Amino acid sequence: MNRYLPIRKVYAREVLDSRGNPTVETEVTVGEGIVGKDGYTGKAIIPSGASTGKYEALELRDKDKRYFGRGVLKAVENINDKLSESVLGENVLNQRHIDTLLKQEDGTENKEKVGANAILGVSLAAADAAAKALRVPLYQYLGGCQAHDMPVPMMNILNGGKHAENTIDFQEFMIMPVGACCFREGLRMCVEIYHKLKEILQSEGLSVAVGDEGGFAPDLKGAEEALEYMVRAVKEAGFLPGKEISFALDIAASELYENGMYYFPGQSIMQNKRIIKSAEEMISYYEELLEKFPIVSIEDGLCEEDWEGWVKMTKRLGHKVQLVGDDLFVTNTKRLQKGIEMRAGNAILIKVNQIGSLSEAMEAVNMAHKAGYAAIVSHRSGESEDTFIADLAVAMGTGQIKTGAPCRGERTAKYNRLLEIEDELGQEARYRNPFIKNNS
Ligand code: 2PG
Ligand code: MG
Repeated sequence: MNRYLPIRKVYAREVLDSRGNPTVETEVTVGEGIVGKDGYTGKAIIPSGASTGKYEALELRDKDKRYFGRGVLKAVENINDKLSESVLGENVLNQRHIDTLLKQEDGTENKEKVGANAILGVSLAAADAAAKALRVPLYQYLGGCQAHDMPVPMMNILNGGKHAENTIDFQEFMIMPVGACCFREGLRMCVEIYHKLKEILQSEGLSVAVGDEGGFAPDLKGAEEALEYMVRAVKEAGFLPGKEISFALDIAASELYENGMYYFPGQSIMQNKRIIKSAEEMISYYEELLEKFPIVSIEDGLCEEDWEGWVKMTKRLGHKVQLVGDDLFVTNTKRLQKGIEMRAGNAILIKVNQIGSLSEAMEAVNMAHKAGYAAIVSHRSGESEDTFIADLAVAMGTGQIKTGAPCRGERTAKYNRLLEIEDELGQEARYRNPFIKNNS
């Protein structure tokens, strides 16, 4: 007979995220016995984006006087009344069914009635409670015995765009320790490069203030200069660019899109002329950058509406670089299916709150993998101490995770959880360069 672990209690409260904005924390208590006696409580805190995709599920905000409209008391109330009622007594081990009930309670395509932040809170906290009740680590509960792939970090070290107040137009410049032997060593390499970069920037009188994801945010002339600093930091830290360390970019191009063109506000200020590019010119620009720098991944290289541009970009660059759809796919299987059919991009960024339930996010990873697309589990620019995504990356064997700089507690929390998982997996942990196929 199937084990029955009923949900006994669902409770939410308003807490704060890493940007000092309110967000939803949810607790789900399960157990065969009486609540508080032999129950197990799972928890989840919901992240929040700044450069959000237009097609993301709806994050419900109060839009009243409190917190300048950013309060989440409506979402909290929706959990404590509606959502809690719809899952009380349900078997927490049936995650898909719980997610279906939560979605049914909302009834809309983009979860706008009760809020994706409310639904996701219950969804993630239920999974956490189930793992606790079964006394297995979360990654094992979600991924079973196949969960042993440690992700390569896509570590943000320079911030621009909407995540910082500087003149860099691309949103994220990241390093990937593809040549490391294990996660722990990869993390060490990245951290040493991060500190070396700080030293270099300081020595040149540049700002080492950090952006939302912990990367430095100096005023630089543009992407080339940022990438040059990165090459220098990698070398001076004693590593080989392109061999041990590769680069990844998140352009967040939807933020640059204006009337069918891509406008570079920071570069325009620094060069004292209006810099604007067409989709074709953007692709050629990436081609140039790929020639000069060891870039292995470009995220949101074009706008979320520009499917045609994406198809062209994939034709021209898809064989030599990972092209990641973040705002383009928004962790949504319908948009991903369209992308797969059109051959737009070759990878998807997975952000649980873009779609609003755990089952749907997992489905998106599975769909991507089946189609030969890579999947990268990702944080949001507004985060918390919640480490769910670290376990999710290992559970789904995505082999890559994007979770910020090695600075700011909400980012290091995920890295520290991954260190713990690798330790726990011991010799069964596997760490591979995701850009070399079939390297077991
Ligand atoms: C992104 C993310 C995370 P945000 O664009 O990939 O780095 O940013 O959460 O602001 O959408
Ligand atoms: Mg992005």
